[in-house]
Amino acid sequence: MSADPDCLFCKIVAGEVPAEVVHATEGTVAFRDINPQAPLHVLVVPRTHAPNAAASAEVDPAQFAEIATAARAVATAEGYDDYRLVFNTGAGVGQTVFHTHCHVLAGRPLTWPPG
Ligand code: DGP
Repeated sequence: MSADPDCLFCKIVAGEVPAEVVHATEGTVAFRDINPQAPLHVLVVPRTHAPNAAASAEVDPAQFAEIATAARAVATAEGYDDYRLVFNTGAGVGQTVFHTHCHVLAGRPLTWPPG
């Protein structure tokens, strides 16, 4: 499915819901998280709808790979060499929006293991 009319992030990709877009490529859009958890907290999403990372990797592997390079571009543009990428997959680990998204986090010490 290229877009889901009920999906929030499809609406952001389409420009139907406002967001602070910081980067866009042929296959991805990156915008600031509405509830930032670090000085840099951007979500990189594929333009093609899929509910999670594994599904995106199956549906469009090239577009899924583009997420990683877009994430690096976002971090670099904001002056960060070190950053964390997170794909929450499933409600049990905190996924709340079921359109694949990569959290790009940087700008403060991030502990491991995560909470
Ligand atoms: P997750 O919990 O991994 O599904 O992350 C979803 C993220 O999406 C969460 O950090 C908050 C963010 N978010 C939810 N609604 C909106 C919105 O309308 N605009 C933006 N920019 N971010 C949103």
